[in-house]
This record gives sequence, structure tokens and C-alpha cells, in this order.
Amino acid sequence: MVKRSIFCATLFFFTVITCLIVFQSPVMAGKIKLNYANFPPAPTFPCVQMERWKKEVEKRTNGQVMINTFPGGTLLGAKGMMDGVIAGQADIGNICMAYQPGRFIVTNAMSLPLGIKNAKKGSLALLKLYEKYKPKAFKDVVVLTMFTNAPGNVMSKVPVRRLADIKGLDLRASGGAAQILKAWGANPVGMPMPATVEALQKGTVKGLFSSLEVMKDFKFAENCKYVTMTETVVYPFAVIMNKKKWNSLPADVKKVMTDLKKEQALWTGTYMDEQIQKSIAWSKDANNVEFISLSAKEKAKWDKKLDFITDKWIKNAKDKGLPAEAIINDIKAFAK
Ligand code: 3IO
Repeated sequence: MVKRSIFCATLFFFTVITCLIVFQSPVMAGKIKLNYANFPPAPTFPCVQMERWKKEVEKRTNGQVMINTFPGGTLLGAKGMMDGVIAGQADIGNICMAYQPGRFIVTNAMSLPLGIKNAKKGSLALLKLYEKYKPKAFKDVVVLTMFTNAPGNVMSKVPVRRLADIKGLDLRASGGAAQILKAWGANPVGMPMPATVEALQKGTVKGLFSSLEVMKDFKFAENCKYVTMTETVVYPFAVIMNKKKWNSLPADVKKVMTDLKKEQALWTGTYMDEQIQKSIAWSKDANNVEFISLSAKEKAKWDKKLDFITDKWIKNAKDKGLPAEAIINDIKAFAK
């Protein structure tokens, strides 16, 4: 009797184990682990969109995929992101293309003064641009999504009401925006966004040029009491994946990520535009920031100074054999 029950128990045990191995292992929770690197701090929009993507992928793959996120440059920093992902130091990474203007010529055309109105339009236009031209710069990675920030404005410790006020002013900008600040007469100081916190505190710069959500997300409103509304140029971002890692993924996981590509661009653009409104309100109400609008006549003067920038990009892109005018016309049409 005892012998028989031991036999039954043993049989039952092995049957359960066999079932687990045969039926469960292909969808065992967290079987595929991916590392996702990001360069700015966790509360900023590139990291908020990262957490949203992580949550959606884990949900839609029924936990088959587990994503470990690394905000704040803890796995890879702003400048080493692209090469780090190509080398496999992280499986996934978020890059700001403006930090390497010469490397992403086609997609960086998004940061020309073309009048893109907001991050939602910018993000969808950027993704379309990428899908149409499939730039060589991305040949060693797989693009999971792309998005832009909202148009840039001047945030400063001193008021900038007219062109004369910006002359010689030390303002932080990312790679691509330096020539815009220079054209206005400012003294551009190049550095990635996370380095700006210390530069403002130490006084190495008197302000910065970027999208306004940073007033709240980086608390720049505590240092910069003036914003001049220039509403000029967005920056393109991309979320990229190591190619070998991508190739190792099962088809159903690849499908989940591919299906998320455009949805994530739209989600991020929408989130960014909403965050701008909250940041403006917080800057005004809690930090007494003055928002300066330029008169139509003054704005026309500022805009005119930037006319040569697109012409210069076209000439350079043509020299590199790119269909430069078509790219510019496409961006304008895609961003409508
Ligand atoms: C950016 C980068 C990291 C976190 C928040 C951000 N908002 C806008 C940017 C883009 C950027 O680096 C820039 O120069 O405006």
C-alpha cells in the first residue's frame, strides 16, 4: 500500500515536471532579459517613455520578456550610447542625435528651422523620414522607435527681449543648436542635457536653449527666471537595439516591438506636448518665471538670421550624395 502510493506520487511528480518542461518553457516568465540604457535622469521624458515601453512590452509578451532599465547614464552615457549598443554593452539604448550632428545627417535635418509646431507632429514626421530613407547611420542597429522633443526656447538668468540682449550671452545648447544660437549672436556652449544642471549652478552658462519641459523636469525654473519664446527647432531621438540581440528574438516578440514602433512615437510626442504645458504653468505659478514673447516684427528678425542654415545643410548633404531638397520637402510635408 505504502509502496504503491510512493509510486503514484513519484509518477505524478515526474508528469508535472514533464508538462512544465514541454508546455511551459517556451513562455516561461522573464526568459528573455534585455538591458535598456538611457542617459538623462529618470523623471525626464526620454526615461518616462522608456518605462512606458518596458511596461507595454512586458505586458504584450505575457512576461516572456523582462526589461531592465538603466536611467541616468548608469549603463551608457549620452555620447557613448550609439557605439555602446552596437558593441552590445546594452541591448537597447536611447540616443539624442543632436549630440552627433555629423553622424546622423538625414535625421538631423529634423533640427533645421523648418517650423515644426510640436513634438507629436515632429515625432511622426521623424519616423516617416526614417522609414522612407532608411539612413545608413542606422545600418548596424534595429530602430525600435523615434521621437522628437518640442520646439526650443531660450531659458536664461537675464531677460532676453530683443536680439541685442542675446549678444555674447553664454547659453548651453546641444551640438545641432549651436549654429542657431551663434546666428542670433549668442555664445553657444555645447554639452549634453544632464551636464547643464551643474553648468547653470556654477554659472559657466547663463541659460540654455531647449524644449520647455526641462524647466520642470530638471528644475531649471529655480535658476532661469526668464523664458524667451522663440519656438525654434526640435531634436530627433531614436531608440535602437543591438542587431544580434534582435535577431535572437522569437518572431512573436519581434512582432510586439514592431507593432509598438509608431504607437510609441505618438505616445511620446503627446506626452512631451502635455509636459510642456505643465512645465510652463509650474514655472509661472511656483517659480515666478517671466515668459517673454517676441513681437511679430522682432520674431521676423530672429527668423531671418536662420535662413542660411537650411541652405548650408542642403549643400553639405548634396556633396555627400543625398537627395537633400527632397528630404527637406518631405519633412515639411510629413510635419504638416
Ligand atoms: C533632452 C535631453 C534629455 C532629457 C530631456 C531633454 N529635453 C530635451 C532634450 C534634448 C536636448 O538634449 C537638447 O539639447 O535640447
